[in-house]
Amino acid sequence: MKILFFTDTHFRGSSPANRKDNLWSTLKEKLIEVVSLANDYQVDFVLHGGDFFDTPNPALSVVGDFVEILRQLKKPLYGVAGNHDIFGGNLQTLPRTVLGFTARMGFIRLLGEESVRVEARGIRASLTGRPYHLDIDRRSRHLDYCIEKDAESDITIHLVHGMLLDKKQFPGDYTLIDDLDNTGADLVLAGHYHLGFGALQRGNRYFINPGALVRLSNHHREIERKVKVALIDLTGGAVNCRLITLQSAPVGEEVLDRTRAEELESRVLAMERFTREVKEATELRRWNVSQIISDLARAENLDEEIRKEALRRIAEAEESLMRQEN
Ligand SMILES: [Mn+2]
Repeated sequence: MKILFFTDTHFRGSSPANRKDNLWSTLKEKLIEVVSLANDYQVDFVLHGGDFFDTPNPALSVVGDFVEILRQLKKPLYGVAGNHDIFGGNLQTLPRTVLGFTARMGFIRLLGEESVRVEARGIRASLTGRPYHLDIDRRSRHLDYCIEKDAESDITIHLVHGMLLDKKQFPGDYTLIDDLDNTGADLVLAGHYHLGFGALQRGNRYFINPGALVRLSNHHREIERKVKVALIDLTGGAVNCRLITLQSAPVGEEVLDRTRAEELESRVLAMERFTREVKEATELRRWNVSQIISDLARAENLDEEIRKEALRRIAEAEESLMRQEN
């Protein structure tokens, strides 16, 4: 059985100010390469770690290009919703998003708690997923990252859109791989942390995040980072993971503009830049209003119903703002 895993495509029609190229055409080139890799290596299915789109309701022309390219895949595409795919980080808004729509059309198969069994080349795999939600990396890690091994399958694969890290890198909410020693999953695949940590082995378990397909921040590690996808080969029951660098991804310095960053000299501006870069590189949710509400609710010991209602209204407000912008 062969699998291609990629994540965080953040498909969008416009280019952020720090990009020197046309991000949309660069993204399309990368996606075309991902599809040819999947087809050329004859993988049995493709997995996406979430943040398919940069916003929950991208323009139809953007969605059209995305669908047109991914339709060339010869095998099914499974995935989980990322925080950018839903309004206000609230999973309940999924049915009203473009990702929810494409899933209902049967184009993308979204994974959840119920396992999906796939069989290919004599190997049976069980697939489960955990989309982004507002309590991920905050509540007990085992509820999101650890699952029971599927006794009827040869390999148990769990796909999560959460801040899974190999080591502590910054303050905020995250989950460490070393704290997941009791997961029943043979493979834990993660999106959300754009810098990625590659493919790591702990005992007989594997943790993989090849990094985002898109580079959006001016963080020096992001500029230097090579854009990769993971090719996972399970032939004979052994796990072999190869990270493949995309040929179509331009050199970071050619597309990410650091000139403005270099002009910022005063301490105040440097601090602002630092905060912004950390935020962009990590998608830390401390700046997210939904997370602030959750923090407040916890600190003030508010009723769970009140917290949920506040989060529901935030998502609704964000949705109505986004619809006005379009
Ligand atoms: Mn992302």
